[in-house]
Amino acid sequence: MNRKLSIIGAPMDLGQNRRGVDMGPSALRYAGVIERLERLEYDIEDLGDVHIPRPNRKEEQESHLRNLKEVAEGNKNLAEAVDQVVSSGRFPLIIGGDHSIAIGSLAGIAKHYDNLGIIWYDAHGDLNTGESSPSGNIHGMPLAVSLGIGHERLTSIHGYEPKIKPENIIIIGARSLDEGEKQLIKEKGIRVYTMHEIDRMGMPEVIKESVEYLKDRTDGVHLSLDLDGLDPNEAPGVGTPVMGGMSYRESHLAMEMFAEANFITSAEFVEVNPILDEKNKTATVAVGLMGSLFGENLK
Ligand code: EXY
Ligand code: MN
Ligand code: MN
Ligand code: MN
Repeated sequence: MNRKLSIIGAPMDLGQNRRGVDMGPSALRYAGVIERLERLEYDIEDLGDVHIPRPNRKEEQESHLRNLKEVAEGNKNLAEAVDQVVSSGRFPLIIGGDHSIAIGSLAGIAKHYDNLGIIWYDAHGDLNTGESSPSGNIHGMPLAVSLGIGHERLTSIHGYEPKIKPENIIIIGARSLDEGEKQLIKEKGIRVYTMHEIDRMGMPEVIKESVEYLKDRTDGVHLSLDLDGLDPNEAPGVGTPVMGGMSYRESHLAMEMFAEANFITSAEFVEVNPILDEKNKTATVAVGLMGSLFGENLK
């Protein structure tokens, strides 16, 4: 594992309609992310938060995609910050913010790899387009956007597209997929471990298979961890909770197995909303998962 980490905050709440998730980066810092990783003897720098513009409330929405202009602009800023971190040989750890920030993270990261692998740990597929989306919320679209599918203003961020290839993606924990997303998954042959597979196979086998699959075919792996992948009993501070999620223990095991495999090259933790949380529980869970991902439990 790269011992040099750069933390970048992305206080974005415009990819969905529940305010408060823009305070996610503060909640994660308050829960001790820096101290936790410093204890593991990483060289850590906190780059602070990238600028996310505020929407002009008087201006008409120019598209069905909510806050398109501001989400695009914020992600452009994030892509530049992340790109610089990767260029300087450091591991980017991005803290959100709603999941629309994956558009900027991946834009900044993927240009440094020929075959970037993606682990999408989430209750959702985030594979909607403006046409298939039931909500118009861009946090339900970042994976499609990164595949080059969606609004041009988003797919073209950072000057190239697509960012990633469908055969390099693994979705883990899905239990709320829209019809259009299911279609895209089939059409593109995206690997998905739904909760059904996790229940049947067990988390150890799911992660073992995922690691084996990505290890040979990719030259880097980005972990995009949406806290709503976990069960809402264990991570209540999220805007779009879905019952029946992955447990705290399963999630730690997954992070520990990723640490053992030593193949994650960038990561983001998203959708922590302290306003919806219980005493910063979800941020605390997220920081614990980062501890495991960065090798806290490796002998
Ligand atoms: N599929 C629904 C939509 O597109 O509106 C819900 C998306 C929630 C996305 C969350 C963050 O992962
Ligand atoms: Mn998501
Ligand atoms: Mn590339
Ligand atoms: Mn989600």
